[in-house]
Amino acid sequence: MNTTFRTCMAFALMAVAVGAFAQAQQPPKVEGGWVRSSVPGQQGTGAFMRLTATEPLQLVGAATPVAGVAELHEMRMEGDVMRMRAVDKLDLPAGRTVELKPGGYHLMLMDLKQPLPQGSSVPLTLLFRNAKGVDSKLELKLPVAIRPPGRGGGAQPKARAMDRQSMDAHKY
Ligand SMILES: [Cu+2]
Repeated sequence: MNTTFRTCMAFALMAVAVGAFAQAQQPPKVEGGWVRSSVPGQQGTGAFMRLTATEPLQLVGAATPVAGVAELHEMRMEGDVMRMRAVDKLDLPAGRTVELKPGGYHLMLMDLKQPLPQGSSVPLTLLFRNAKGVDSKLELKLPVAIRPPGRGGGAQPKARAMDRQSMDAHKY
């Protein structure tokens, strides 16, 4: 294999890579995104949103400058006990809204580098993979709040009780 050929191969591979990114999928629609506020000394919090993909995608990762680690977690009741575990991906079927919410799937932000006061905002990058294995990123800026935005008073006592359970589950 001569040098010229090798150089051509490198360019060809680069072109493939660039092509793959150029035809990257439509990003999913993101609605109702928010990050739960934290107090000084708090190690972790959650990010929540509704995602609707236009083609089948998987959410495979997340990153934010405000936390050392951002993980996708699943929380659910097993008998009487709320349990949480890290999952490496979440399926986003085309046209179906998948909700990341307290008590269900959520993005866990750990090793917080600073307190997140209500009214501030958090940059968050989501990483998606389509059926062909092509990755794409979506940059978001989510508001920090103490409870989900745009919800009336009625459902809150229940939501709060569940949140406390969620927080307890995270200590294990
Ligand atoms: Cu979690």
